[in-house]
Amino acid sequence: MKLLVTGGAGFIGSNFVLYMLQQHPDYQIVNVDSLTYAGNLENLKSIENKPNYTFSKTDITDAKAVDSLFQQGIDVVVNFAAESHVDRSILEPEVFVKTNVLGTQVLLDAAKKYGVTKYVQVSTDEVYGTLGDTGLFTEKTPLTPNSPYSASKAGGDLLVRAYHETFGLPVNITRCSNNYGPYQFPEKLIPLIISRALSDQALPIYGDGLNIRDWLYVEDHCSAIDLVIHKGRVGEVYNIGGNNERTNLHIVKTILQELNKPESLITYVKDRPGHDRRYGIDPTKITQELGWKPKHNFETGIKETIQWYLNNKEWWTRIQSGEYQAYYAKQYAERL
Ligand code: NAD
Ligand code: TDX
Repeated sequence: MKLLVTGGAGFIGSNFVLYMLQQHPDYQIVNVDSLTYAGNLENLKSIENKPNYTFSKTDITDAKAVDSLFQQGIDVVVNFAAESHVDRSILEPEVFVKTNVLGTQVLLDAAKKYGVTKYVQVSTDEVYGTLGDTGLFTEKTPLTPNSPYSASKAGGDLLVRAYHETFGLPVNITRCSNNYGPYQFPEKLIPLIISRALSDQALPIYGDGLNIRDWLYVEDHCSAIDLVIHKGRVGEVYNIGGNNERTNLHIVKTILQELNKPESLITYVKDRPGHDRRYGIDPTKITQELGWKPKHNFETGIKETIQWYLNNKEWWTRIQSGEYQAYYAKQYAERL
């Protein structure tokens, strides 16, 4: 089987490429990534010389380049490529629409033209908007995205749905909750807090810190996508989540405790505009239909993740580049 994986140099994509080559050593993987600030081929050093792995530095909005990649014969597409950070989408929405909507359409057109056995769109629970104190997101929850990021992801999802309904493309859409684990870019909550706490820097908490996210270890997301590729019913959406709802404050305090750092580092800053209050996934469909079960429990998963960042300080200090410093200064200027 030949898989075209887009965004395979990013956080979840690189974990997925490594996972798939381990689970299915006979599969061929073509990793297509334009290497934005979030793409890092260092994540894939251990497999770069494998004969069944190739990398192409290609932008998914470049229809000509994407078309030529499909000419080699692709069985399955898994689209991770995206602009993925909510705060950046508030500062600069345009590139989110370009990659997450237009890029998806370019991939769908190529998949339609050349034919694939499955096209999997990796989406997010954020397309459902926000929950109140009770209830969970099911696959039937209406799409009510609140940020430019989630609106652009919802746009991509709707195109995927339309290519199935109109052209019969064999698609699945997965909607996962917040991931954590190795190789996550230090702009996202968990790696940001770990990296800043280690150097005794202020830890920015948006609003009252009581917003809730439903956390899933990245490898469990990868195993769910593997199942969806092979067993997902064509045209269906699958929510993915491990029933691990935690407030942001709980996450930050857990990290501080683990690193033996003081809570006085916590700094409350201006809230994120349009900040969704609570996410919580109902994973009944993927659990019952496809037999998916997460392996990692949150308490051990977060400890392992903290340890990974401690052991791989070089990885994250190197990517805190000039671009990242400039972004962070701008982000802070908006909040303080
Ligand atoms: P990431 O930002 O770490 O990685 C995104 C990757 O896409 C990068 O390697 C980047 O270079 C690449 N990319 C961006 N624009 C591109 C373009 N135009 N052409 C080709 N490549 C491009 O993101 P992530 O956290 O790994 O998320 C991956 C996917 O999973 C995204 O679609 C995201 O919406 C979805 N998702 C993420 C989470 C999460 O918690 N991180 C949860 C649910 C769903
Ligand atoms: O400095 C911070 N302080 C803070 O309080 C940052 C970066 C975040 N937060 C809060 C905002 C959120 O409530 O922490 C929570 C998590 O924030 P992010 O790590 O930015 O993630 P989130 O906005 O929940 O989106 C993530 O999960 C869903 C991914 O970035 C998306 O790509 C995915 O779709």
